[in-house]
Amino acid sequence: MFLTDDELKFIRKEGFLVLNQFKEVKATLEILEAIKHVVVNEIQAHNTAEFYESHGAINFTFDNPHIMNSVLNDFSKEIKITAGEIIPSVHFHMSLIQHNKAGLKHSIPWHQDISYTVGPGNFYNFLFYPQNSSKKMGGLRLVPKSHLLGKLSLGGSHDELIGEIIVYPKAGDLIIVDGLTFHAVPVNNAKQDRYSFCTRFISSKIVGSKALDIGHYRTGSYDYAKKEPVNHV
Ligand SMILES: O=C(O)CCC(=O)C(=O)O
Repeated sequence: MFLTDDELKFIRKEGFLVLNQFKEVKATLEILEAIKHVVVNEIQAHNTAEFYESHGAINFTFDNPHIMNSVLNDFSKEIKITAGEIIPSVHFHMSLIQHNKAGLKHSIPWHQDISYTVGPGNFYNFLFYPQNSSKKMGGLRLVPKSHLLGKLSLGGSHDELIGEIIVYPKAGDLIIVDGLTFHAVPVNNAKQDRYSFCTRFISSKIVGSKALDIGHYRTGSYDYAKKEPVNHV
C-alpha cells in the first residue's frame, strides 16, 4: 500500500487517516478468525483492576498477540511497509487486540497512547477493524488535530470533547492514529463482540524511551510498565 502525498499531508495535519478496504474480505475474515483464536485461547488482560477502575476503562486488552499467531504476525509485518512511508526511521513497537465484549458494557476512555513529551509524528497506531462497526457496537471517537495540543485535559472519561468526530469503520478498514491524538471507544451495546487489532510503530528517536510507558487519561496519567499512576507528567 502506497500512501499518496495528500494522505501523508492529511495524517500529519489531522493526526489520523482512514484507509477504507485496506484488506479484502477473505483476508479480513482470516484476521478476524486469528483474533478470535487468540482471545479464546489466551486470556491475557494487560492492566490491573485498579487501572480499569480509575480510568473508566473496561475492556480486555491482549499484548503482542502477533507472537503467538502467524496470521497476525504476517499482517503486522505487512503494515510496516505502510508505516515506513509515514515514519522515515520506522521501528516496530508492539501489537494489541482490544476486545470489547458484548453484554459487559465494555468501552475505552479518552486517552493518548504515550507521553505528550515525545511530540507528534513519532508514534502511530495502525488500527485494523475486522468487522463492520455500528452506533450500537461503537465507532472510534477522535479529535482531529489534537496531536498538536499537548496533554489531554483532565475531566470525564467519556465526556464530549470540543471538535470530536466519530468514525464507524467497516470490515477491512485501517485507521492510522498518531499516538497523541485524543481517541476513545463508546460502550459496546451490540449483541456482538467488538475487536480491533492494532500494530504500533515508532520513530528511532523514541526507541527505548520511558515516554512509551506512559498513557494520558482524563483521570490522570498511568505508567504501564510499573502499573501505577504517575503524578509528575
Ligand atoms: O479499538 C479501537 O477502536 C481503539 C483502540 C485504541 O484506542 C488503542 O488501541 O489505543
